[in-house]
Amino acid sequence: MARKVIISAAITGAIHTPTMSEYLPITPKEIADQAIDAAKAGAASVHIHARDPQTGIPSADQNLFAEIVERIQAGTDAIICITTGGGTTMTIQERAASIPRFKPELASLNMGSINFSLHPLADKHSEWKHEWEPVMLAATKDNIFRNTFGDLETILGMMEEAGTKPELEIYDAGHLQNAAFLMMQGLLKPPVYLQFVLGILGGMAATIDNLVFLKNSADRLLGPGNYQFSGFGAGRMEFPICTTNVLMGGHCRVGLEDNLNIAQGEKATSNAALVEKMVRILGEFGLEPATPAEARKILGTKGSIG
Ligand code: KMH
Ligand code: ZN
Repeated sequence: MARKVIISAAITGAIHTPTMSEYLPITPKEIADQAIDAAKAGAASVHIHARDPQTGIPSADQNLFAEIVERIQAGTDAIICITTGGGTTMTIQERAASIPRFKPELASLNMGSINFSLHPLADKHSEWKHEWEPVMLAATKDNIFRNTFGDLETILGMMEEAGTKPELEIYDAGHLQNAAFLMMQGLLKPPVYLQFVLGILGGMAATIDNLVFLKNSADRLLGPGNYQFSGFGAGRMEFPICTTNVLMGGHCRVGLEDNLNIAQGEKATSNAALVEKMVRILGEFGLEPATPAEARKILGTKGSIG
């Protein structure tokens, strides 16, 4: 029987801005509709951020998250993975507020503080739809994406209370060391779910070498059998990293949060289009996308939100 691979679809994120692609979903309805279509195309999990519906600025407004969650639940039983990474200007409290409010079955947890810079993107356009776009992008030159051990403990405590499984975002090798430490302390319970995030300026580059190194490091630091692993590369390395990761026995993440193009120089018209491409790639290797029920079994999540 074909191995089942969890495809996560990261629908809108907080990196890309409206000028970069007209297909980037902004309003709760657009975000939910694209999440539902991505699930129909084969995504077992949808990763959610919110944006201000008028301006597209990444938002921590829990009422926007509520509308997104309700709409998604009405259209699919896919796992909803809510961000706790939020956007570059948000506090830890704002970023974690969805956990007690929605008690999601899965939520991201960023495993260490890093420089997280988007400033080179501020030079990519000479005209912008909104004034805030180049300002926010340029300001990230001095951004520290804060995820101290204190922050991790706080969010993990909230997750424990909510029955939320953390999806551990691993941008650097030290983040696996942090995961091993928290596992040793009993704050993370195996099997953990890793998401290798490659290609963010401030983290490890999106190379096959780095991906293989992270996988081998996870075996050494966490122990084979103590983790499931997904992965992706930002931008044009999305599919090469996803493909290599699934061939190493893992899962994958695609979506407009991380990559706006379906092929070189060709914009992806939806998240579903990126998921469809990933499903085609899996098929070429005799692999199949996991259903939400199969993904819940693989990850051991509690079941739908609430
Ligand atoms: N935007 C990605 C680089 C999160 O939302 O917690 C990583 C991410 C973080 O998805
Ligand atoms: Zn995210």
